[in-house]
Amino acid sequence: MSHDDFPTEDPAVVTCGLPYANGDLHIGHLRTYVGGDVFARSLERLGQETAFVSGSDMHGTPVAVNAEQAGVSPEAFALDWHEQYAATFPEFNVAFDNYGHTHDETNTAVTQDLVRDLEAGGHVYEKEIMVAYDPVDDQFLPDRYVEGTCPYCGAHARGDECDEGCQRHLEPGEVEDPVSTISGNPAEYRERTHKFFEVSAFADYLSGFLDRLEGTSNARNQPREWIEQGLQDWCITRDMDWGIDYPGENPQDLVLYVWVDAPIEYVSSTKQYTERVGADVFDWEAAWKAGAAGTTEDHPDGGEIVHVIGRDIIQHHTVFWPAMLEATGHTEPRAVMASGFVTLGGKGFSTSRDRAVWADEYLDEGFHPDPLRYYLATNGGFQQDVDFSWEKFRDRVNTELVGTVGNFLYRSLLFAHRNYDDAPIADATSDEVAARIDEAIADFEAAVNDYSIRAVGDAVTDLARYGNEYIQRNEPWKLVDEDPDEAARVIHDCVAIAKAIAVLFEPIAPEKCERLWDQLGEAGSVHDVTVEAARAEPAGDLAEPDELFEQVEDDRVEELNAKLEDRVAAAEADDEPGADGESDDDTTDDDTTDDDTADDMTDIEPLSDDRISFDQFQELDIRVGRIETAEGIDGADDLLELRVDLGAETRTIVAGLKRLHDADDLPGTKVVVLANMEKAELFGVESNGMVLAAGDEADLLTTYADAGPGTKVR
Ligand code: B3M
Ligand code: ZN
Repeated sequence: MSHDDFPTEDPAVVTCGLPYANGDLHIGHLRTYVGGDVFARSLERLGQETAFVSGSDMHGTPVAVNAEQAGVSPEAFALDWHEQYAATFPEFNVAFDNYGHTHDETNTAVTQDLVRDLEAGGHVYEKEIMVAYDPVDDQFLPDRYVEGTCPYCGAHARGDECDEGCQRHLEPGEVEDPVSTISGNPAEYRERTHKFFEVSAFADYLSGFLDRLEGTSNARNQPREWIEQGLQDWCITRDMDWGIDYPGENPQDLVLYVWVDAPIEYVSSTKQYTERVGADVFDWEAAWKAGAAGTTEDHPDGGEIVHVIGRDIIQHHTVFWPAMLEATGHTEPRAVMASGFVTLGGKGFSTSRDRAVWADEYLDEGFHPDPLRYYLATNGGFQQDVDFSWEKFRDRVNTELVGTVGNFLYRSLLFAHRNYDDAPIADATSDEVAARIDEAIADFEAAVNDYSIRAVGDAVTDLARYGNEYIQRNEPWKLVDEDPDEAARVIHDCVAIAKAIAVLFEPIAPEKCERLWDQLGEAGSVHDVTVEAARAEPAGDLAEPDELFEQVEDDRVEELNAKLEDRVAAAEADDEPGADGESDDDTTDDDTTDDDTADDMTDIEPLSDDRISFDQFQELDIRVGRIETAEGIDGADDLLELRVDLGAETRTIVAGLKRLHDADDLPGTKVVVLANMEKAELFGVESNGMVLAAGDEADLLTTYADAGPGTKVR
């Protein structure tokens, strides 16, 4: 690995977090896969040798519990979903070079080898721990088989993660008041011997690793706190039948924890790619083996590993996984890109309530995959949460794809085709336009090196905007008769811009750009060229163009919204509370009490007549936050020191809540925060933001539905 700008001399591997093979994909899932695909294609456009890999995550309790509930074997259940995913990704032009699964022979062998290496390096030890057990069903209850209370924040939690509260990874035995997810029986804790990987011994290494790590700031910053708090060693075995057997001595028949073999699939999937195409095309060992284990002199530090993941699995990719890689002579990740979540009309996706836009549904409605790719890739920064609604989708497609990009391409190419179809249209691109194309290429390169796929999209829409302005300013339709040479020059410039758009927009809209490439009469495939092709003179052998992007009509939006509402209503009608164990968006308490009556109105301050402008309001950076911890401050009777998760980062905020709220009740509470409040020092603690509250009782502002931490209030 190097830290030189892309493209480098080392082979790159771009990976996407493995989807658990346990249910339908919706467009929320697609964000990471589209993001990874856009990034991998962008690297290739820069001329970087790149493998883009992933696979289905077949093991673990997320699969086993769902299979048990469906009454099928976990293997049959997971394979079924795996096949669906393998077919769905290409439909969205997510073109993995290899898409394997964690239960295949390659991953089983690579995983067992790597664990043997961990053992041989002295990094694994045995320890007796308490694990949850259902005495009635006579069954151990690892991870999602058990639920209870998070010991850190008090939220309802799964056995291995505080999914509704502080998002922490939980070790076996940590969840309090455990009950079995399957039977509902109260669980007890029993002693078992398990294997542990000594992550704590890698604290110094991980600190240095985080200093070097590139990617989104959430992935680079959040783990520091975990390391500063002290790393716990990591239990890497489970009492289950389904999984990869722990290699070596294993009297209790333990399997490996799913989070051991899942990231190893990144390596295995790359290996399968090499086995298919040959090491001269892509050498997995040159990419993945580093340091003493480096297999090639050309790449002693391995390749450029870039992990594209959801932000809920940052800890696994920036702590456990790099420690495993370091311990076994593998290449450390160069970058982690952690995406925000996708919400639907401002609320969370809910599989149980059918409140989702399903991946296959989107296609069945007749939409092309590329506009959705554009929406998911460019609507907000990668680490920001993104809201999808059919209205917003319509607006972005109609204004940007149709209005800006499509409009420029169609008007230029139609004019060029009608007037100059077979003839070379001019000798050379003008200096002005050549310079503008160079600028777009530079923007594109900077975007990739900044890990910003949104900026990749901006590089293109900005260029198309310029194209529209250029054609409007030069009015070739007037020049055709008056000055045919000048008209030919202008239209040649427009075709050159169109060609640059085809090259630079390929990562986001690959299929549309291939069609554009054909319309431009260019040879070969746009998927095989580099950004240099954007500078090369166009072939000029133009085909009859058609409009690349289609408008989304208002009545389609109404129809799609109505369908979604009907479906949610139908799902709610036959919803038995807790029937399928999901509780993603149903936690709004009804807190209307007798106190909230009109009697209180007398104390209300008059409403201000002093108006502010919308621009002034825009200056307030108001965000949804989630309190992680709340503690008193020495010497301050009123104040609490809060740690508040704001999505992109966790802030310390001092708030006057101590007399009004029980500090123990606050962790897990969603709040609304003025994030750009000027910093202040209170009792020696720097407060970085302000938690908003109503009235003298400091009634904390929260949100009605489930907008996540970091969501902007507008
Ligand atoms: N299968 C899915 C998740 O937790 C999990 C990812 C594995 S990535 C190595 O988002
Ligand atoms: Zn928690």
